[in-house]
Amino acid sequence: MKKIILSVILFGFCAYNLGAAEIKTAAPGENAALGQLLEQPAANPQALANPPAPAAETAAAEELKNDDRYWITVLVSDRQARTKLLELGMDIVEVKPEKVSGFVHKDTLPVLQEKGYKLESRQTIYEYAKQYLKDFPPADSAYHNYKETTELLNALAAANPGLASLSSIGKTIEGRDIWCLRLNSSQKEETAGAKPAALYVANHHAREHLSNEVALGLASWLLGHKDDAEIKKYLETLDIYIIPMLNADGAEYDIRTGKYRWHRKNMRVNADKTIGVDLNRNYDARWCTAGASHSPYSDTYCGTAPFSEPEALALKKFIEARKNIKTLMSYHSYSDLILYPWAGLGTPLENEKDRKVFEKMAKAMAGFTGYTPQQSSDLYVATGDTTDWAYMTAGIFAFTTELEGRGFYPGAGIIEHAVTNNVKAAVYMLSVTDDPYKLTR
Ligand code: 0X9
Ligand code: ZN
Repeated sequence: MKKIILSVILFGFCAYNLGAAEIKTAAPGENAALGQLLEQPAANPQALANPPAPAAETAAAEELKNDDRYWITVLVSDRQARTKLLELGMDIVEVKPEKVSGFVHKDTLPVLQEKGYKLESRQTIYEYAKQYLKDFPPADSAYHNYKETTELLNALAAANPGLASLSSIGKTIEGRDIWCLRLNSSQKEETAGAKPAALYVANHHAREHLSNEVALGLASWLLGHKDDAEIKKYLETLDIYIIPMLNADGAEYDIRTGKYRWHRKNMRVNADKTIGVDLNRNYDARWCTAGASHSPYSDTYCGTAPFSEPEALALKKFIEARKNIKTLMSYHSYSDLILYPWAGLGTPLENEKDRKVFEKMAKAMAGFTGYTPQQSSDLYVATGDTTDWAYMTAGIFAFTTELEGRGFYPGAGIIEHAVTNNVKAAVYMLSVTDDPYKLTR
């Protein structure tokens, strides 16, 4: 899709029909985000928590900075007026009953003004093209952006009507749906769960795109193996929830220019105009007392209050409404670790029985992945994270996996390995979800 759009922008300005079809691909949330991006005062270094790198645009966009054309929308409503615009030099690309949009050279703008045409909007071609450069760099096109994630989840649900259903657990701050795929042979969408449940959630942090891939890979794998005796049993006896992209806004922002921005937080515009709250510091678990920051510009900013962020709040409500959730895996990247509570306390879990279950599960999952099992706070103490809250509030055996890779952008070549091994660990988690305490007996 991206290639088609780029070639339309760069080479096909006269292609009325193609241009009009391709131009309408942006989701509502994407447009809002673009608006925010364009409004950011780039000259003020304090205005952005994560200022884009100086060369954060693609070469294609760079070229467009020297292009003298504008993308405009003019209010005209009849064929004659449209024809006249063509004669004045406008390249009309989209036609609606009451307006037309297309390209004009900068010298045509004063002519249109002089002749009394009403312009609804006007953008340089560079500003216009930026919105279509929203995707992974070509080498990483195997990764799923939000649109592709949505399409894949829909396709999985459509192909498995008796087993899989898709629903939104709420909206991100920019209005994107947070999708949840439910795998369950007898219950669909939002009907109450009667069977023990396992929850897999990923992409709390924007730049941790590999976590979305692992969650999507897990969903595809489970459905692809639905007839295997073991998987069939889990699909029949358990309730399985997969939320691959909790921070959809941040993930999109991170790739929008076609180059990565190392963005971590969500897309909250803070009071001081910095961007983002760290969603993995926003849960109500010893909130913001250690390993988190009250400074909005910080990458570990905990927000104004526990659950101030719609994404964390949506997950809270989702979990609270499903008392059957027994196990939870939160995928992050990277460090090759399987972590368990406490994250926010430097001391071991007081409840010895629970600690044993956590340790046994972490050890087993580490065996499948080749990662290292350890208490979260052995890495560093961080309060307000998902797993501490899920355990404290609902007694859920909740883990953080820090996936493999030597950085946040380990390339597409790593996906298959990460999925294969983490699927094994995830299936192990399913094997104890009916009763995790059986590990202590
Ligand atoms: O800091 C985090 O939120 C997680 N690491 S990441 O690099 N993905 O940002 C770790 C959360 C686990 N908690 C602790 N290590 N305390
Ligand atoms: Zn993370």
